[in-house]
Amino acid sequence: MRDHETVPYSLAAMSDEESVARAQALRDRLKQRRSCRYFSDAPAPREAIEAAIEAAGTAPNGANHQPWHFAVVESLERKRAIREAAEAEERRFYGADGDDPKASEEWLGTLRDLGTDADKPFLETAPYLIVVFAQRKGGIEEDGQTQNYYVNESVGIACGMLIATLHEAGLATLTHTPSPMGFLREACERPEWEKPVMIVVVGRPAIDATVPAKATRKKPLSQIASWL
Ligand code: IYR
Repeated sequence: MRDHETVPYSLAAMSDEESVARAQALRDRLKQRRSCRYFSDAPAPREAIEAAIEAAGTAPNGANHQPWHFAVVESLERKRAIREAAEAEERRFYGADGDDPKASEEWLGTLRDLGTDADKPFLETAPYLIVVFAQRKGGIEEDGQTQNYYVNESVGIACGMLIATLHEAGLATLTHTPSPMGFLREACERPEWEKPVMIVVVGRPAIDATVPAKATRKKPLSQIASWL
């Protein structure tokens, strides 16, 4: 079983009381997180972004190949180019280009409660866009050759840890997924074996930011968990 190289593993001892208190405290902080669509252009510290990406880089993942890349876009020129390409896709999605929308009537109806549309000014206003890429191939060497495993699951967990850490740092985030988003590969100068997964928009909320009331209604524990 253990005929591979190992290092010891342990966690600091903790009483049940402290375990519960710490879990509840983090839950209460994470409960404050919202997807923010109104950003100010106020800067955010680069070191906080770096730390959040390092946190994301610790996510559990297939065979520890760490199949992700985080392209941090901060230049106004590049943010503007991403905004323009994303809005072109979104106009097709919402039918704002005069053609039939790509989205179904049902989908557009659901989005009405969120108030989203094809305009994405936050892609330019927010100080950072973290474009998350999944490495379909590449393994440890990042050579585009070796097989990776559980790529979607790994990158999904990493994104969760990224967003949680950014929230803990007092920064607002939005996960944005224009579709299709292949244009992000070129915009971020990434290789063809990487697949863009999402843009995490990061910054400070605008002074008059709001969130949809619908987004604040979370299912209770009794609905999302079962004990067997
Ligand atoms: N990508 C589009 C549409 C969109 C879809 C869902 I599901 C959302 O929760 C929010 C938006 C947009 O960004 O407008």
